Amino acid sequence: MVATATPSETHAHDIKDLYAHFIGGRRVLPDGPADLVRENPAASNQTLGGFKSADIEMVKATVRTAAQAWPTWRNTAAPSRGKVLLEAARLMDKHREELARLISLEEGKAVKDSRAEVQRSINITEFMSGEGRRFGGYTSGSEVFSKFAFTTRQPLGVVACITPWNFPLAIPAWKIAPALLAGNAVILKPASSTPASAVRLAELYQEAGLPDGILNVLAARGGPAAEALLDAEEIRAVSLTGHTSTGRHVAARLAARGIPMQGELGGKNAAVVLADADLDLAAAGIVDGAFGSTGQRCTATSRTIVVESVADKLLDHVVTRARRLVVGPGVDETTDVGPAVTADQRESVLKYLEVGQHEGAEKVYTAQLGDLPQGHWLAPTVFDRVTPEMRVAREEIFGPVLSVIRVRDTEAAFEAANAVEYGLAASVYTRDVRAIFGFVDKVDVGIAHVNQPTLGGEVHLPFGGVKASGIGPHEQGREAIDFFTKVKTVYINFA
Ligand code: UN1
Repeated sequence: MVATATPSETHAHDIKDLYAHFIGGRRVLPDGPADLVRENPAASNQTLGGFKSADIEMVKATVRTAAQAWPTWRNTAAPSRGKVLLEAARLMDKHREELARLISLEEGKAVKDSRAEVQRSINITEFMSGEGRRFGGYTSGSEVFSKFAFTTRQPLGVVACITPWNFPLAIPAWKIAPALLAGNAVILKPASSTPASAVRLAELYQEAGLPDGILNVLAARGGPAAEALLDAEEIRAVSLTGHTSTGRHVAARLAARGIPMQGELGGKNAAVVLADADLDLAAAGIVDGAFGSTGQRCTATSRTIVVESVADKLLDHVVTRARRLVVGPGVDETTDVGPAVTADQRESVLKYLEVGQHEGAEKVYTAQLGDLPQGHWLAPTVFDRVTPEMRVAREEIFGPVLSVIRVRDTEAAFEAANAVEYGLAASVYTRDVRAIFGFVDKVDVGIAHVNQPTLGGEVHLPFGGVKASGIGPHEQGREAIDFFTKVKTVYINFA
């Protein structure tokens, strides 16, 4: 194993240097041939970098490193831990353009989306830093006069955060901020296709004063090394964002050892458009929701459920707006829709286009791609007259594909919105206050939006789904700390 220079000695701005693990406060490159080789999604004949993935031994050694480092951080007062987060947020702010470029290069998304992702990473880190001064429990009266009762919160120990490729900076940022603030040591396992942003984030934390070994980044594909992480005795909790099937598999494995999991999983989010909606506003939100970030977002608008009487008009607005989108390399300022992250991801979306046509959905729009370098390009596509039983109405596609489902009335629209196994986000477009509150009451999701896209959320509020979209407590908001702490209830008899 070769340890490279610590981040204070070299400020890595070259992406290839970030293809490494980050263990015990430094970048680490194991000996041996590179098996994690990353191609540029917008120019697939170029390589961004490569290195050898972690093996079982390396995973075990890293978990031990974190466990040995943990007591120093556990015994650091919560407000002081918060200060490290605040400094990390300041450093992200200072390096915001570098980070945005890095995200666009390795993930492929349009740089304006990457800038929003960096902003979100700053926001969550800054928000959580303030929780350092609020960290603790509550006091309570007792059944007995001469007793005093209170609760206190304590960190768990070493926790694992397993993150996907589609938000290579923000999802790591919003998992590790509460984990670290709560006083845990973290093993972050980013997606093997996008480790560089995670490594850069860890370096910024290090520069902000986080002790060595408290935040470690290990890249490995699924399989024995990933399983070794789940099985490591020192790991006390796992927060994972990924496919529902992965989440359930991991949850079952952890349950056997009694280890809790927080799972932020798939989605099949609907934008519901009622007869009185502002159709231009709805179309703007739908196009942004369906095609922004190339649809590679668990909150993407994958379905539009529209009341028949306004369906044709809405589609006109949607297609007019979709035509203006520029598909191109993420790093270009003019790009709206970048490539798919990998060749496999592109293939999977292309299959769904075939499935939709085969099932009888009507393809009413497919973007014409211009003169582009060889890359994983996908054309934004709209299917009309999709029916609820079709696979394109039920399954998560994770690409720039919108399925339009026409319904009779408001009631049928709400019913269709809930007629999928997922329950992450949904939105409704209407001006009718009864319909708004009816929707909020009935829609079975973790995040409901009114007159705005199905996307995103604000970091000081909980984020997560129900049904097949989530397992365990939600991320973000003040509640995020609950998952990463244990509560102790204390009774003091002073009679
Ligand atoms: C967003 O909607 O902006 O994997 C964030 C995902 C989600 C995060 C979405 N966990 O896409």
